[in-house]
Amino acid sequence: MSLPSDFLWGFATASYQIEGAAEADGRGPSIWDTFCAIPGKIADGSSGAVACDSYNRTKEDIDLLKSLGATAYRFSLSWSRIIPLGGRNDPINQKGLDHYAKFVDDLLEAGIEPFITLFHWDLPDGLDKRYGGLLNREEFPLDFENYARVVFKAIPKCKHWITFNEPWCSSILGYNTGFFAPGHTSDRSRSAVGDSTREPWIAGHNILVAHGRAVKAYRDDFKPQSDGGEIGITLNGDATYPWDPEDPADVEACDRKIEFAISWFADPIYFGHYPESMLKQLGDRLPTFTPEEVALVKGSNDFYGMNHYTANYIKHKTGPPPEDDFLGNLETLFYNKAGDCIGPETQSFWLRPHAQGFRDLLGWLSKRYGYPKLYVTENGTSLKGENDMPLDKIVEDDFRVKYFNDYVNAMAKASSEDGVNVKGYLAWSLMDNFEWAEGYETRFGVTYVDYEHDQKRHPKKSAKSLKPLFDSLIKKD
Ligand code: GBH
Repeated sequence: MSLPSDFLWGFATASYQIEGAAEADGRGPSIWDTFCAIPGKIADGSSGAVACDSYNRTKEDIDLLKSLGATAYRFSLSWSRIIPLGGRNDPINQKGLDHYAKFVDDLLEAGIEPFITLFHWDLPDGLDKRYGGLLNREEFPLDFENYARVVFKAIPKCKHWITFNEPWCSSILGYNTGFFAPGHTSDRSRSAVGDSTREPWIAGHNILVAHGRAVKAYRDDFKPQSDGGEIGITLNGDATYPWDPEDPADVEACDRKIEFAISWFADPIYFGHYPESMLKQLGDRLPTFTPEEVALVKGSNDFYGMNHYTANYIKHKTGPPPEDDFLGNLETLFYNKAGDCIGPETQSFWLRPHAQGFRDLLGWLSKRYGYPKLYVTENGTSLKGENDMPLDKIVEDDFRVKYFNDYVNAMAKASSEDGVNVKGYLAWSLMDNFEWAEGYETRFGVTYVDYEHDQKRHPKKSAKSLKPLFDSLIKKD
C-alpha cells in the first residue's frame, strides 16, 4: 500500500472562513457578510468579520504549515477584495490583488505548492444586488471569467487552480433550503424571495458555464506560459450504501444519490450532458445546454477535485417526489435495515466517519469518469463536544487522528490497488474557522484557534500526525 512519489499533501481553508479583516484595504462586502447580518441565519449570531484574522497573519500561517511539514496549501480568494463590486466594468482593487500575489510568493519561498480556489461561496454582494448573482445566465459567467483573468494574470506562479468549490452547496443550500447565502427558498417564513423548485438548477447551470469560461480563458491565454499549470473544479459528495442490499430499488437509489450530488456537475464536464436520472425527475426545470455552452463545459477539467467527508445508507422512496426534492427521491440514513450504524457521531449532524466509503467513492468516480487525475481537496472531521472541552483535552484529538489515519489509508489502498489516479490530499482544515451557518461552535481544524485570546493558534495532536503518515506512504524515488 503506497502513494506515488510526486504526491502532494497539506491543508485547506477558505477566504471567508479564516481571513477576517472584512473592511481592510478596500474589500467590498460578499453575500456572506450580508447573510450573517440577518438575525437567525448563523447559529451563534457570528460572522466572518474577524474569524482567524488570517489576512493579517500570513507569516504565522505559513510558519504553521511549514512546521507541520505540508508540501501544499489550498486557500481561496475573496473576489470582493480584488474587485469590490465584482463586475467586469468595475474597478480593480490593487491592494487586494497584491496581498494574494505576495502570499503565493511567500508560500513558494517556503517550499509549499499553492492550490488557489477562485470561488468558495463568497460572491461579491454587488453582483447579487445588481443582477441576481448566480441566477443570471448572461452576466454571471462573463463576470466570473473577467475575475479569473485578472487573477491568472497577477499570479502566474500558481500552478493549481480550482474554479468553484462545491457548486452543489452554492446551488442547493443557497437557493433551495436557504441555509447558506443568499438564503433563497420557497419557505416564506424564512425568505421573502426564492423558488426552491427552479432556482437551484439555474444557479448550478450558470456555475458550470462560468467554470467553462474560466477554464477556456486559462487554457487559451495563461496555461501555455505556465510550465505545467492546471485547472479543475471541486465537487462534494458522500459515499452511499443500500439500506436493504437485497432491494434493487435501494441499490439503484445509491447511484442516483451520487448522480444528484456529483454527476449533476461532473457529467456535463466529462460527457457534455446532465445525468439521465436528473432529467427524468426534473424535466424542463433543468436548463438545457446550448451548443456554445456544451463546447465550454465538456472536457473542462484538467483534474477532478474531490471533497469528501462521510457516508450514508440510502433508502428509496416510492411515489412521485415533491417538486423541491434535490436528493433524487430517497432518504439518507445512518442505520441500515440490519441495524448496523455507519459510523460514530461527530459535532456535525451530517458527518459520520466511514473510511471504506472514501475508497469506494474514489473507485466509483474513477470508473465513471475514465480514471482522471484527482486531488482530494478536502477531507476531515469535527469532534462531538470539542468546543466545550478545556484546551488540554482539545489538543489531544485522538478521534481526528484516527479519522485521518483511516481515511488516508483507504485512499492509499484506492491508489495502489484500485487504479485510482490520486495525486494530492488537502486536509480540512489547517485551523478552526467560521463554519458557515454553524458559526464558531463546530471546529474542523487540526489547529485550535482561541477566539477569546487574540486568535492564538494551538496545534492539536492531529496536526502533527499527518507528516509521519504521509512519509510512510509516499514512495521515495
Ligand atoms: C465543506 O463542505 C466546505 O467546503 C467547507 O467550507 C466546510 O467548512 C467543511 O465542509 C466542513 O463543513 O443537510 O443539507 O445541510 C462539506 C460538504 C455539504 C457538508 C453539505 C454539509 C450539509 C447538507 N457539505 N452538507 S444539509
